Amino acid sequence: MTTYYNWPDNFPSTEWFEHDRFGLFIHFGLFSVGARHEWYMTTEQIEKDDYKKYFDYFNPDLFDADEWAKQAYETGVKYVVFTTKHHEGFALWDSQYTDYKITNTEFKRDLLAELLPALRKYGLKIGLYHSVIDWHHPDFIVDGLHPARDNLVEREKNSERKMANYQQYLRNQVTELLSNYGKIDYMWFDFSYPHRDWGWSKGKGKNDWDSEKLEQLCFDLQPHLIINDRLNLDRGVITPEQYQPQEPLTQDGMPVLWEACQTMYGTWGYDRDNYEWKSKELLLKMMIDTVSKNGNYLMNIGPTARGIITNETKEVLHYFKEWMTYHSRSIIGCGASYFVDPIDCRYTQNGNRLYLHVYSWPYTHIHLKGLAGKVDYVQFLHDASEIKFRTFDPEEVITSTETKISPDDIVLLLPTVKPTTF
Ligand code: JFZ
Repeated sequence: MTTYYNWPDNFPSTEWFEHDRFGLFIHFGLFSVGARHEWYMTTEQIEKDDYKKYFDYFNPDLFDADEWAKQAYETGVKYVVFTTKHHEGFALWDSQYTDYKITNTEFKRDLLAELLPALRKYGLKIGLYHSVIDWHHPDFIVDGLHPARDNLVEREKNSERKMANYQQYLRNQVTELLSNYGKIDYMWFDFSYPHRDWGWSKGKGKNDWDSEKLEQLCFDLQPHLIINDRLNLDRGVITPEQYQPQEPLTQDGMPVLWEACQTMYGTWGYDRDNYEWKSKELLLKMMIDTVSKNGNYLMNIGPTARGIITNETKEVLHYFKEWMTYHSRSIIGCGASYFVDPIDCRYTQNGNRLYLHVYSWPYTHIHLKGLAGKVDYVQFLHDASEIKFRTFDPEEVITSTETKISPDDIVLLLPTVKPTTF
């Protein structure tokens, strides 16, 4: 097991997480009803009483746990992270600590209790997203009042709020989640932003959530948990959003455990009128890029208020499915290579298997610097057909093929591997 800068020695093993590499993020909640992603309660300054209509009209009657789990499985992901409570404060499970929960809606069912067993049935690991920010809880102090609401009444309300009560509420709900729903593999808290100067999260960090205690509670209840870094304790999986680092993340010369969180269209919840979708090719390239830099790729979907994964989303998932059928070996169980990626290519590596992902084409041959004399055999991954190669110069190997190398194809080098190299 690798030792990571952001993963203390006494924390549980990260083995499955490093190995699995590819996860599906699901953003679902009352915000799915408004269908303009998950932040509009705040960006549009909607009062709690007015937001209640989304609670009143929430009924994902077409939700089918097996269908979601099957879609995830077929996509090729190995774990799923689901929003148990987003910033809006609505609980997607039957919590005894609030009335603002799914079992009190017209839907009545405990969605989490249906979803998690279905995911397990498909062999998927389970991550729970849980917002520490809460726009609904009466004791949550809003430090960064929006100018439109920054009035005496609001300030007065704020002064009566008690974060200590909210912290207890957080612990109570997390206790339910980690006690009543079987084995949970990953706890994904969201989020602290101590340096931010506006909005609900203004200045909020570990003291506001009593993070030490919350983290300890998590490990007490599920000792093997992977946990992310958004409790502001400077440890846990780093979860950069919507950007790809240029090289594997490191700190003080040590590798960093990280996960790229990527949307399909820039926001997280169902966003009906958003047409700015990333291409499926780009989403795939980002996955490969992430793994080539030792990261995990958490790709997001936002089902509709009726509990349906949209056709546009399915198209992307299907594209991944097709690709993963032939290429998952170059993602799952892989990480960065010690070799430097050739131009317009990415390497991923698993032991003595080096996977070359070709991002642009056509090429008829590719120079692989530093691999001279280190390669035993070369083949495409998708059809296992042999690719001829030769040493071109002491420093390089050229693979060449009579056929074109297309962007989705992967050249698999089964090297040899002079033992010290890998
Ligand atoms: C948060 C949420 O606000 C968002 O709705 C979504 O759930 C996403 C996965 O997480 O968004 C963030 C949180 C932290 C930062 C940026 C967006 N940040 O630290 O830059």
